[in-house]
Amino acid sequence: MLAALFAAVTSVQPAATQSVAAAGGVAIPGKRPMILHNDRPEDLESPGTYFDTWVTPVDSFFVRQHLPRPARIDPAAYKLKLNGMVSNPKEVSLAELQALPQFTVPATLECTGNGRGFYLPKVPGIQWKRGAVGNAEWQGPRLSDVLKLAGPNDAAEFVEIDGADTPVGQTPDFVRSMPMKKAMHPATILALKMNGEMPQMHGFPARLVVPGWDGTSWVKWVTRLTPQAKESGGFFMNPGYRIPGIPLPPGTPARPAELEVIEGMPVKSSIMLPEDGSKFAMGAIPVGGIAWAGEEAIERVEVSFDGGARWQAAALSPQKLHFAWRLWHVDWKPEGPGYHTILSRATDTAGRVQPFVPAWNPSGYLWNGIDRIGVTVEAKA
Ligand SMILES: Nc1nc2c(c(=O)[nH]1)N[C@H]1C(S)=C(S)[C@@H](COP(=O)(O)O)O[C@H]1N2
Ligand SMILES: [Mo]
Repeated sequence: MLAALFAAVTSVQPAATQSVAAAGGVAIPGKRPMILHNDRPEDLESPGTYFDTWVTPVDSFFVRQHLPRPARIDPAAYKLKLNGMVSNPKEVSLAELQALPQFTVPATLECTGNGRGFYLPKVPGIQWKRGAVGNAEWQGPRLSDVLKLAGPNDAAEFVEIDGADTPVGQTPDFVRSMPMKKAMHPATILALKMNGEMPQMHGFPARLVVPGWDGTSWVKWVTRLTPQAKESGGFFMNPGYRIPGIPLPPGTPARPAELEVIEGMPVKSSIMLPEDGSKFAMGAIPVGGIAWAGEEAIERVEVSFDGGARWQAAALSPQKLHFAWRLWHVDWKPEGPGYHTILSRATDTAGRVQPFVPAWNPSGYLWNGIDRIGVTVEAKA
C-alpha cells in the first residue's frame, strides 16, 4: 500500500526533472541536473523531484564545500595522522581502516544553512531552499575504534578534525572539532563508503559521519584526528557556525559572547512535491516530502490544506530510525478550484514539533519552519 503511494510520487519525476534543467539546472559529471549556487568548486542543491527514494543516490545528493576540492588522494599513499593527546601517535593507512570492523549507518546529512533562503529579513550566504539535504547509507569503522589505535588520553575532551582541503585567499583552512562524547558514540563513523562507494566530491577516501548533527561536522577528505583538551578555535568553529544562545530580534547583529556551537539538529519536514506554484486540473494530486529530526526519529507528519485550521496525518515510509529521514505522502483531493496553501508539520520521538516561526539568526542557520507551498487548481473547462 505504502509502496504504491510512493510509486505515485516517483511517476511524476521525468517531466519535472526536465524543468530543472530548463530553469538553469546544470549537469556536473556524476550528477543529475542540479541547482547551481556556486561554481569553482560547485555548491549544488537537489531539486524537489529527486526526493522520492529513502536512500538518496550519489548522483542526486547535494554538494557543499568552502574551499576548492583537494586533488584525488591516491588510496595507496593515503595516511591518516593521529596525534595530540594520545599515547601512541601514528599514521594509519586506508588498508588499516578497512581492516577495522565496518558498520553501516543510514543517516541524513543536512547543511545547517538549508532553508536560509526562507528567512526574513534576508541574511547573506547561499540561499538554499529545501534541497541541501540527503539520506545515505554510510559505511566504515567507528571513529572510536580509529581513535583507539592511538590510545587517546582520558583528559582529551574534544577531537580536532582536518580535511585535505587547504586555505585559499581569505578563506582559512576547514578545521572542526567535536566533543569526545560524540566522537566516541557508536554511530559516529569514519565512512569509507557512501551507498557502496565514496565519491571524490563527498570526501574520498574517508569522511566523518556524525549522525543527527549538522553537515559542518561531517568533515570530508579526513587527514588528521587530534584529541585535545579544548574545543578548536579556528574560523569554522568561531565565529563560524554558531547561533545565538539567547534569541535575537530579527535583523539584529550577533553578540559574539552569546554565540554557541551547533550540535544536534531540530525536527523538520519539507514538501518536495508538488513544486511551489504548480498548476493542476481538478483530481487527485500526490503531495509528499521528507521529515527528519537530528538525533531523534520522526513520529508523525501532518499536512494542512486550509492554512492550518485542520491537519491530517500523512502516510510515512516504514523505517523509523534515529538519524535518518522518513518519506511522507498524502493523496490530496482538492475541495474546489482556486489557489490552495499546503503546509507540513513534523513531530519527533522526543515530542518536539516543527514551529511556525523558527528563531531568526544572523547566519540563517537551522531553518525548520512549518513548510508551506501554494498550488492552483483549475476548474475543468
Ligand atoms: N573538508 C571539508 N569537509 C566539509 C566541508 C568543507 O568545506 N571541507 N563542508 C562541510 C559542510 S558545511 C557540509 S554541509 C557538508 C556537505 O557534504 P556533501 O558535500 O558531501 O553533501 O560537508 C562538510 N564537510
Ligand atoms: Mo554546510
